[in-house]
Amino acid sequence: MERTFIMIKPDGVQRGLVGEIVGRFEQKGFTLVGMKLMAVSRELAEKHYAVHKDKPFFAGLVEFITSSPVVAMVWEGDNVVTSARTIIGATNPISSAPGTIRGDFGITIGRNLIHGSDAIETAQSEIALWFQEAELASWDPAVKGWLYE
Ligand code: IDP
Ligand code: MG
Repeated sequence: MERTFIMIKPDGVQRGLVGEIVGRFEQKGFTLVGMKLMAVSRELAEKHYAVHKDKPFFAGLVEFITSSPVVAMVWEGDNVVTSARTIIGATNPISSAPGTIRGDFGITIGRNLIHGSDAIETAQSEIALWFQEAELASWDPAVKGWLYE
């Protein structure tokens, strides 16, 4: 079963949107297999966003992600990587559709509430970066037969 890494950024936690955001993935039918509230070290933030290290917004992004706790999660389900990106919405909330997390709750690109892995390989490396194997629980939701044919 496919897995993806999702992180509620400091603005989502500070604004009291953790329950709302977790609920959207639950309601879709995805399975939560790992979750922790944590302060992010500069080292972890820099590794997570390494692909953006030469961008002008990199320093501010690392500053933001380390400024207040985040909620790191792993979600599981068919096509969860792509589907989570759809639920999250476009990077810039100006262009995120209503009904998406960023479209419903965000205004600016630097405070867009949530991260989701952009591909299966990225998801695998991000899950390994943020979680130990023992922090993830594999379980079969009782409703599985009502979610998948
Ligand atoms: P994504 O989060 O939708 O995958 P990326 O392009 O990978 O978007 O950028 C990572 C994060 O960097 C964004 O979610 C956003 O928080 C931040 N970011 C991207 N572009 C800008 C920018 O132009 N200004 C400020 N922050 C940005
Ligand atoms: Mg990205």
